Amino acid sequence: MSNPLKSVIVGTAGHIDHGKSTLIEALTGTHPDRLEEEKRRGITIDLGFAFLEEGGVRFGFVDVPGHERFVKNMLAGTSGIDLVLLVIAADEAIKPQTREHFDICRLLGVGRGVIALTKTDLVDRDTVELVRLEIEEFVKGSFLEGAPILPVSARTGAGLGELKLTLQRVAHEFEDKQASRYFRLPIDRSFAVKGFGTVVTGTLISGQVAAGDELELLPERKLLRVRGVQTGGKAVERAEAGQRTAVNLAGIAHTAVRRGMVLAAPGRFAKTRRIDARLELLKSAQPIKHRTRVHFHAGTAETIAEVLLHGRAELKPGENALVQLRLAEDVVAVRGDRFIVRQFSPVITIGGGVVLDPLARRPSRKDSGRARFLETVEAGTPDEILRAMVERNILGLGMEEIVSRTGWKVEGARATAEKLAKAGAIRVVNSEPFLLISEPLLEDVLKKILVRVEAFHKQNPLLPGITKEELRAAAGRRVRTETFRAALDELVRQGKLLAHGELVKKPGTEITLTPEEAQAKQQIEQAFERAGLSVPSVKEVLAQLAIESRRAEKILQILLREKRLVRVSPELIFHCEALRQLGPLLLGYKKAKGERIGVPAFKELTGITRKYAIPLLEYLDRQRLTRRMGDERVIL
Ligand SMILES: Nc1nc2c(ncn2[C@@H]2O[C@H](COP(=O)(O)OP(=O)(O)O)[C@@H](O)[C@H]2O)c(=O)[nH]1
Ligand SMILES: [Mg+2]
Repeated sequence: MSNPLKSVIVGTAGHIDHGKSTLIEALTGTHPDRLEEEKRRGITIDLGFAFLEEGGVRFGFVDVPGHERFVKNMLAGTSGIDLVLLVIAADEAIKPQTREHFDICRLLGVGRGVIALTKTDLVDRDTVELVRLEIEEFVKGSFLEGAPILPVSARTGAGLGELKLTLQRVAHEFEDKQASRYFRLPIDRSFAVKGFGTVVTGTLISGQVAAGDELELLPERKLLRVRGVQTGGKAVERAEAGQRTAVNLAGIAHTAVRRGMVLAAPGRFAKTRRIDARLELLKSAQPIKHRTRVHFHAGTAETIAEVLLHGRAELKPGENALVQLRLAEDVVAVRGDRFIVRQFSPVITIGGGVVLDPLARRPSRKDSGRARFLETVEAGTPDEILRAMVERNILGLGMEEIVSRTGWKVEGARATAEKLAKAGAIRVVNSEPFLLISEPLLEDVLKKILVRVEAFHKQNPLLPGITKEELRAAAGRRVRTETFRAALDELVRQGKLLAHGELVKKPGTEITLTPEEAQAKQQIEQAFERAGLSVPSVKEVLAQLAIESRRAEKILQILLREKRLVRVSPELIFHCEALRQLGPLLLGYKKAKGERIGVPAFKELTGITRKYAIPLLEYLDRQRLTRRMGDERVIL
């Protein structure tokens, strides 16, 4: 399917009454003001939208309010635009919201624009030229330096044709948006359409969406199904990044969706309240101190943030710094997202910046690697960024976390990880679920495991090995199970350890008994064998031995593990041969006297005391040689 049309979102910017909405109407035939109040008062309050298809370009226009009271609405509309149409009236030239909107566009990273010098019918030629010079001076050194400045009049139609051609030319100059990334649509409107239900709109900033898709509404994390999609006022099969998009949603009331929420590919984005970022303070702003509260705007969302500075008391006008933003409410952000901050009161735009780590950790003085890490995330290649992320997450980094921090796709992240692993920089310790750890961490865990196994053998020369569970604890509580398992596998692969079922040991640590110990082992076994069913207490047997009790206890353990002895209850141990006699004994009894046997009869049959008879019968129950029925047993 070929789609020769290029989709471009144009946002207006400029002071109130400079002719933004009128110009959009003149260009598209649609007056963007939609609210009753806007029409009555003749001012734009909220965002307006209009479309135009011309010259191989599908333009989506977002018209913003110029009034200073509605800058927050302007902000919601400006995030996600490709191109700004800065509107400046020839009779008024540059005014406060011309400056503020221009700053906002620059801070939001809007890369290009066209400047419309409107209302030229109200002034003479010389004034037009004067204002043009003033504008050139104003945009000098910014992204708009050298941008086309077009004198127009919506009243007479002068210059409109040339403005359209210029917009088309600029639209063709830049690359398409990130259609290859995961779907994300910051919502700017939600309403109900009769016969359709809930419809939400926004500028599609990445990925694509089609009818039938399952999406996630964030930050709620509610799964929803797409009934239908529209772009430019027409139903389409799918909408792609760079298009104004309306999504008809099943399963939710329009009142449950608000501006600031995000529709996204399920499981790919995370909500956050703690963002590490680079913040730039405008030259016109007051200095801000550590923990200053500001209004925070990202995408279409708006909340309050506390700015945490690091290693400095204040941020001065015109400066930028790495900061942490602690948000009052959940927002959705990934690396590279732009944001704006506005002074708490009076509310004016004071700065903005770029999200570096949207899942930032609580700042701490001990965290000396933080600045370097963030600088790598800011300017590094994907290899460098992933490596830095893995090294910083000493407990291991999962795929979900990589994706929701960076906005990368899983396939790309996996390829980068494999490349780094091949170069020996990081380790893929598990592939499903995907888990990466740094090479130094793995080395550390390997060492801890080896040290622990060695210490175990030293302390327990008579035991065949340490249990995996005990060893797992030695690796450190915070080390993930996958990491421990990978480390253990690695040591086994290298031949440094042997694993047998639940036991781990070093090769060459077969238990060798001293002659004295071997003799004691024999003595113990014989003592139990001789006793038959009237066994002595364990203490009694051990007391007779010539070796110290701790060693004797170990030898007892060996006999139990070898199954020469069997522990029937905590205090009661039998020789295996003695227990083996019980089967035929019970069978004989069953033949002669029937299948039921009581405790007294059992005592008589085996010649043991009541103290031993009860645990022994319980053992037989467990072994399914007998089954308890009231006070008696049935011989099975
Ligand atoms: N004479 C003249 N008036 C204009 C022109 N463009 C807009 N206006 C008028 O200026 C006023 C404000 O325009 P509007 O589009 O609402 O400005 P906005 O606040 O920037 O959206 C309206 O009364 C328009 O009719 C123009 O090119 N020439
Ligand atoms: Mg307007």
